[in-house]
Amino acid sequence: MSGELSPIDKAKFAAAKRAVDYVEDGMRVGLGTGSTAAWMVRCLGEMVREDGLKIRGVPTSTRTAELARQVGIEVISLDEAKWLDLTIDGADEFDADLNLIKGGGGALLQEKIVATASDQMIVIADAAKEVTQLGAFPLPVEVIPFGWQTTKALVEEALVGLDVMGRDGSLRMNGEAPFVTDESNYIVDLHLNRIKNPRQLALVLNQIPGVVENGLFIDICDIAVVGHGDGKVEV
Ligand code: ABF
Repeated sequence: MSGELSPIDKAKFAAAKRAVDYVEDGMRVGLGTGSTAAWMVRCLGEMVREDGLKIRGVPTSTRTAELARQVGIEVISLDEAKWLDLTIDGADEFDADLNLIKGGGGALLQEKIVATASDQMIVIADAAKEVTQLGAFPLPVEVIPFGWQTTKALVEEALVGLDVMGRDGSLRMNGEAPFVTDESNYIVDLHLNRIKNPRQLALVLNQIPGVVENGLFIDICDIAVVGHGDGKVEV
């Protein structure tokens, strides 16, 4: 499957390939979103088709649901699964405490719900995603469209008291129109540069009216599987 891949794709594939070793027969598996997670879904599909692996997958986005069905994975809803044995998903950044920034792909809400409703969460990432301090990647915050500019202003105001380097937010666009999530919400990306206290920031953000969820995953991830451009993997 891996063929002649670029170093970054080799890294993503290697992490995905190693992570599926944690998947066992009969598991209900949360299926992440993004290009690294897509490799994982393809690997699981191969195991279903060729090794007879029996799993039920709960996707974290419509695009992951489509890919999972394409590769032969039985897709069920989170309501049907009720709880998951394992979720495997990508990330935009992760630190030494396995705190994550996620949502670059716009699926953070379903990703966080699914990851939280799992006995174990594994993040798969290329080595470039590892950081000493979160924040260089703009932090996605999902907001309802109603009064989004007011919500954005309230968020920026709330940041004043917190130890972050930047405070500006920008509405994520899809061409000329706002990007719309699977739940028909908008995303404001916060350009914070450095987040001294991600746990505190995650709590503050979700208190603000209009904010649905934020892309900080605190105390959710259990294992990081990190791929390198030479195909090597660290767990
Ligand atoms: C998804 O994986 C998103 O939360 C995150 O933005 C993305 C990372 O994408 P990629 O694997 O393509 O780098 O879970």
